[in-house]
Amino acid sequence: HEPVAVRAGDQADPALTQEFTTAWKRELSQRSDAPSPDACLRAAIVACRPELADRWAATQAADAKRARGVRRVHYLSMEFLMGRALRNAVSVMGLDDALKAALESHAGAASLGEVLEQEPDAALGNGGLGRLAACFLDSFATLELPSFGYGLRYAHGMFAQAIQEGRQVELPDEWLRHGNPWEFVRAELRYPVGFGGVVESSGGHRSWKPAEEIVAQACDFVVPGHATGRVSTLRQWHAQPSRPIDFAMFCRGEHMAAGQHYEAADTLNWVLYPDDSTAAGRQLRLKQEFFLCSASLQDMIARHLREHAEIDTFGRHNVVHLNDTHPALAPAELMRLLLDVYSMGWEEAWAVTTQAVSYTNHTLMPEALETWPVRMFEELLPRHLEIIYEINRRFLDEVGARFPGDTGLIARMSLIDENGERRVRMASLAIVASHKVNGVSALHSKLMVQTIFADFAAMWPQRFLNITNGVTPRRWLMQANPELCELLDRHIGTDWRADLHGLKALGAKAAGKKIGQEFLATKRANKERLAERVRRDFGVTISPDSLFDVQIKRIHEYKRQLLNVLHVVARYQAIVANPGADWVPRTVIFAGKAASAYHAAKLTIQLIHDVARVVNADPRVGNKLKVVFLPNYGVSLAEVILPAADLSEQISTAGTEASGTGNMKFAMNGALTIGTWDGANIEMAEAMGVENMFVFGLRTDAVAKMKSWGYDPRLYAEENFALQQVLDAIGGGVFSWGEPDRYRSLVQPLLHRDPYMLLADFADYVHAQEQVDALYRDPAAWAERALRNIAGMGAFSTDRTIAEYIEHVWADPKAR
Ligand code: DL6
Repeated sequence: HEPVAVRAGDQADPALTQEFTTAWKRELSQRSDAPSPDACLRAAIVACRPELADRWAATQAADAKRARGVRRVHYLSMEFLMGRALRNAVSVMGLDDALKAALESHAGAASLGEVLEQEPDAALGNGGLGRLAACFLDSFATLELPSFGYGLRYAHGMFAQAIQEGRQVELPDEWLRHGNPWEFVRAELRYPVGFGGVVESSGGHRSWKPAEEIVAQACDFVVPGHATGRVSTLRQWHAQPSRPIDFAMFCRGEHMAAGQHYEAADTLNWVLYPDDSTAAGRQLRLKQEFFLCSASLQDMIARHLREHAEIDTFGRHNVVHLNDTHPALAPAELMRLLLDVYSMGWEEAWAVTTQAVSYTNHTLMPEALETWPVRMFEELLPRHLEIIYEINRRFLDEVGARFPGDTGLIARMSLIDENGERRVRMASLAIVASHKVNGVSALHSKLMVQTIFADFAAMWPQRFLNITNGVTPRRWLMQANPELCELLDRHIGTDWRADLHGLKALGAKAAGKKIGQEFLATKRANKERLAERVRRDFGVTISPDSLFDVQIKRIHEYKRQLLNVLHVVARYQAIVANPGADWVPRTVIFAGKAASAYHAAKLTIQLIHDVARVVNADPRVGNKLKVVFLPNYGVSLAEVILPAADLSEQISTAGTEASGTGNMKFAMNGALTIGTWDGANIEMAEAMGVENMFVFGLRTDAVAKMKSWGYDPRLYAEENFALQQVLDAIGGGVFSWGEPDRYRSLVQPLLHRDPYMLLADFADYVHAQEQVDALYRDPAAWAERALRNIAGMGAFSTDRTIAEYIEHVWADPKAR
């Protein structure tokens, strides 16, 4: 495509600065609450919009003229965990100083820091998968990839986490309370999405007559690229009623009934992943997933027809990428549109679909592999069910021809699970319809083809590949940790900013005394900043003199926050037994949300609070150990925590964490990792030198062997007195006075089944923690290791990840 003829980013431009400052002042002068921090924030966003809009228009114009063979990537994801946008936007457009100056020139205006903090996080995601999608948008723009992200515009994100008496309470996240000044509403882009109804036949042609229609209205969120004038677009769908209120009914006084369908449409907009522990929650989620797929495909087809006039070439010019199985209805909907609306024959439609579609798997957890009852399809998506049956029939014929007589195989590979209530297997549908399927770290991709997708991999080995995740170094290093970046610039120059592989140059300098001291000084400053934030926002005092030991991520049994707690309690007991010993002071920091219906995860949060209450108040412990849980974890909180971390906890049971991306952010910010041989930890260790990581625990093959031999966790407790004491204390109510049984349901399963093998890994984990203490006592050695970690992180930029997707996944399979 042609380069975009707009001002290139990341550097101050006098004309742009002038426009920005004028727009900022005009907007502020029109606000009754000027110059409150919120008014300043809005004025800054409004002042950014015209330039973003210009870049958006220029990008679209260039993409429409792109060279033949350059495909536009459409990244379908139910989650985009964007976080805040202002700091990134002003940094990209070289407007940092202009904004600072504008604020300073306005008497009584808030400080830059205050203004940036006013911005609510766009938290439209759960965790790693959603944050990865947000990093991808940054790299799409930066790498100048013609692309669209497609998602939903949830009014309340997932939920806001409050802690009451140590327990998680879920509240609606009101990030849109004051509207969203970033958003460009595309009033002209509205598509009907149907649900329910019947399928009719006429002259051999099937057509769907939905019972209900909801309109998808496009709202664009523009993400500017770095060192380029291009942007990428996150197009979010907002559900709206397809007809006005019933006027006659309203006049009869039946006010609510007259607008019932408004409510029905709006429920699709409310929250990400409505709790699927109820049938209504499950149905709403399926509706949301289809809504995303249908609106996005209609939009893609409309754009394709504007550019290419004929539908047959859709697959040649477009990639439809499924971010996990949540958008796996997309191939069924694409088939319906091609067959029923564009009157294509089956073979041709299927060829177009498989040419366009590719799929990333993000988890091996069997419970996370989506399946939907056939009954729900019959009710909501009857035509799609027919199409899925036909895809399945043809596919199983192929399986039967390849592996004759293997009925077990047919049952396992069928898109329909016939055990118990019949269900559609969404991952199987995604695989069958995709020309490429990738995992997200080397280990995960290997296990994916050896375990959950083994049958499919045997049939189509070439279809499966690995693309290891990354993170955008712009947000997670340059913007989150400017002091460290200045240090890097001083010692290795600035090339690493454009190509993160440049960090490698730091390896040769890592042992230097001066650079080590400078590193420790920046770390110290970041720890002070975090300590101040924790004091201000949560009223908790933590000391920057202590080692900041951090585990921040979704709370899940496989991520083993509980193993971390077992170590904390063991350390607490050891300190109490020997308070005079030379302890390395530690602050153990947790943050993360638990799914609202996930009892064990919520109980773990409560346990962390109970342990913190006891440990932090024990005069025998003093500063030697502190435990804190920071509520409402999200992108902007992570941006303050990561630069301050000394130790990164990546302690999932080997084989369970698909990749992790937090692990990469920590290491990039100079935290050392204590971690298992799991997910991307492995590739990180290989890149930085395994001796620079604290690796512990069973590896995947050992986990599998022990499980097959009959793992008995009690043996580990019996032979480890410290472990026994820890379990007795937690299970016996030492941390839950007045309710001694509170944690029985966490501890008992550890002794009986321990599916995530905490007890098997405990001793080695404690041993690794002792090595952490030993190294921390030697600041120069610690700094050298931290610098070697940073030096090894060159490959973990999403720029590398996206370049690999472009080459190995998104290239036209027919042009290969
Ligand atoms: O690939 C992004 C991210 C990985 O880094 C994490 O290891 C993995 O747990 C996460 N997976 C999910 C699964 N959700 N679903 N389905 O969030 O993906």
